[in-house]
This record gives sequence, C-alpha cells and structure tokens, in this order.
Amino acid sequence: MNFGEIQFLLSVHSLRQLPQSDLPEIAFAGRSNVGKSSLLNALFDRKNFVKVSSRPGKTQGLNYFHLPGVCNFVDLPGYGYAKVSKQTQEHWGKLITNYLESRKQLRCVVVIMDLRHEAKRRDRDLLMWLRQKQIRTLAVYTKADKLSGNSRSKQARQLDSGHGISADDRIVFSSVNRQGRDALIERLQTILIEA
Ligand SMILES: Nc1nc2c(ncn2[C@@H]2O[C@H](COP(=O)(O)OP(=O)(O)OP(=O)(O)O)[C@@H](O)[C@H]2O)c(=O)[nH]1
Ligand SMILES: [Mg+2]
Repeated sequence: MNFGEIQFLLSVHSLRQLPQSDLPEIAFAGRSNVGKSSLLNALFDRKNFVKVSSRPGKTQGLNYFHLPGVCNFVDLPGYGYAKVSKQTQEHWGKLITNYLESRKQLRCVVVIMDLRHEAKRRDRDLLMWLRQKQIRTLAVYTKADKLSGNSRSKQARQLDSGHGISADDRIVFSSVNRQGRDALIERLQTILIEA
C-alpha cells in the first residue's frame, strides 16, 4: 500500500452522500476518543492529516480517505460519548448502522479498543452485531505505549476473553510508537485480496 497517494475525499452526513465508487472499503469504529483518527494518521504515516483531539466527539460524519486504485478508508464518529446530545448520538448511530448494513463494498470493520480498559459492553454489542450480520471484523487494541510489556499482554488476553477474540484476530497497536502498524497493513492487504 502506497500511502503517499492517500487523499481526503469527503465527509458524509447522510447516506445520499456516499460516494458512487465501488472500490472496497474498510471502516474504523470504536468509542469516542479511543484513538481512531490517530490510528489512521499512524497508518497513513502523516501527522494531523486526520483531525485528532483530546476532546471526545471530534470526528463528525463518515470521513472518507481515498487510496487510488486500492480502497477507501472510512473514519466513523465515535460512540458512547455521554456529553453529545441524545439526538446527535441517535443521528450518528442510525447513519453508522445504515451504512454498515447496506454498504456492499464494505470488506471489514476495524474495531478499535483501548488496551488499558476492561471489555466494554458497547464494543461487545458492536462486535456481536457485526458477526451476526456476517461483516468481517478486525480488533485493534490501541494506546499500547501507555502500558508496560507485562501488563500489555495481560490486558490483551483479558480483552480477548471478554470479547471472544482469538489472539490471531487482533493487533496490539500504538499510534505514538507505531507498534502494530506493519501487522495492521499486512492484515488489511490480505483482507483486500481475499475479498
Ligand atoms: N498515548 C497515546 N495516545 C493516543 C493514542 N492514540 C490516540 N491517542 C490520544 O487520544 C486522544 C483521542 O485521539 P483521537 O484519535 O482523536 O480519537 P478518536 O477515536 O478519533 O476520537 P473521536 O473522533 O472523538 O471519536 C488524543 O489526545 C490522542 O493524542 C496512542 O496510541 N497512544
Ligand atoms: Mg476521530
């Protein structure tokens, strides 16, 4: 994957705005502030290309990043941020659900979780829902730089068992030191080829 060619395509706020292209898509989901946008910057090897914030609720809309001839990456708004109004949460919730359910070229949803946290209900619900819909998932445990080696493996195992994920189906990642970046790229490449 040559990320030198990555470009921002558009921000989608309703299903009508989804791009016509039938390029395969990989979506990135997770709780608000978990580090979705940072992971994309690390993946693309860019600084602040995708907007990042210490304030939850930064990403609004389904943000499309286009890798010509390869695929589109879709940064989804985070879920579970209590301070966003119920109406707003519902709007994004519906849009994301409709997108995930109907988008034919969607190849995989990368579900990003914080390695430091216990298995969260909302993440489990999403993973189960995606499995039920037979949408392929890849789990990424991020912010690994915030833990020491021992607690990294311990936490990863805990999340594995909490979510029913096998160690082969997840990547321990850090947007700060790039741990897991090569593994993620390799996995995404395989997914795009197999599809
Ligand atoms: N130490 C560390 N901090 C991280 C990492 N990834 C993200 N962060 C920090 O976590 C905060 C949230 O990062 P974002 O990438 O904006 O998170 P997001 O999931 O896109 O958030 P929303 O768009 O609000 O849903 C920022 O302060 C980042 O600098 C990481 O791997 N390590
Ligand atoms: Mg974001």
